[in-house]
Amino acid sequence: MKPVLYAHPFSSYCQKVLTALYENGTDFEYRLLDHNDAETLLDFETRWPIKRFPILVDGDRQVMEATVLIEYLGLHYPGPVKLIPEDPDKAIEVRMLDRFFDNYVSTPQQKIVFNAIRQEADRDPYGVREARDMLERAYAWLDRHMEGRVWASGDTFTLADCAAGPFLFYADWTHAIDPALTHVHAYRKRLLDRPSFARAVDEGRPFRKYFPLGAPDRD
Ligand SMILES: N[C@@H](CCC(=O)N[C@@H](CS)C(=O)NCC(=O)O)C(=O)O
Repeated sequence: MKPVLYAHPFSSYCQKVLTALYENGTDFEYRLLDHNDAETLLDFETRWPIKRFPILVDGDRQVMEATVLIEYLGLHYPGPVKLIPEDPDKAIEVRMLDRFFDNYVSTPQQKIVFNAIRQEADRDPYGVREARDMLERAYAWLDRHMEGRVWASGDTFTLADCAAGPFLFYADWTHAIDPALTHVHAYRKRLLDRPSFARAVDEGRPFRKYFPLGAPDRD
């Protein structure tokens, strides 16, 4: 029996989990959330009325939240790449950085994109300014953090890097990372060169025309 992933290839949170799956060559069934496939959408929305993806279904078990999917895969479908260190103390830093990328890079990035697809009257310029300010602070902190590092935590590729890949990818499209932040740019490039994340990016390529702010002609 294979775990079933309900996902879409252009979604950052799905790319986060796909990166983890590809790192370990984990076999899984891809259930594509396509707006033309009403049956799969209904199945997904019944399973998770919050309607945020991805989710993973493994027999009787259903797991939500991208980070937790990666935790679950590491426990039940372990592979050669340990995305969460076995040393619990090292794992704390990995989880902390995963939260950093989720809360302070992806959340403000999504806020700006969601705002752009609203009706004019429902837009929230103050919220967008706050989100841009948060991204500026997150980029600046990350630049100092990444100085002298290859990956976000420790010497190996971890859960935190699975998050960083898609979140920095779309964050830079949404609110450009200052060219002076060379450590962040080098890290983003390193992530794009990582075969697992590069594959996830390639699978999302056909959907770039749907990026609400307009996808730049790069990456
Ligand atoms: N907290 C969730 C967030 C997932 C999320 O925001 N997914 C986006 C796709 S990248 C989504 O479901 N968007 C659909 C919507 O907002 O209606 C996680 O960590 O998995």
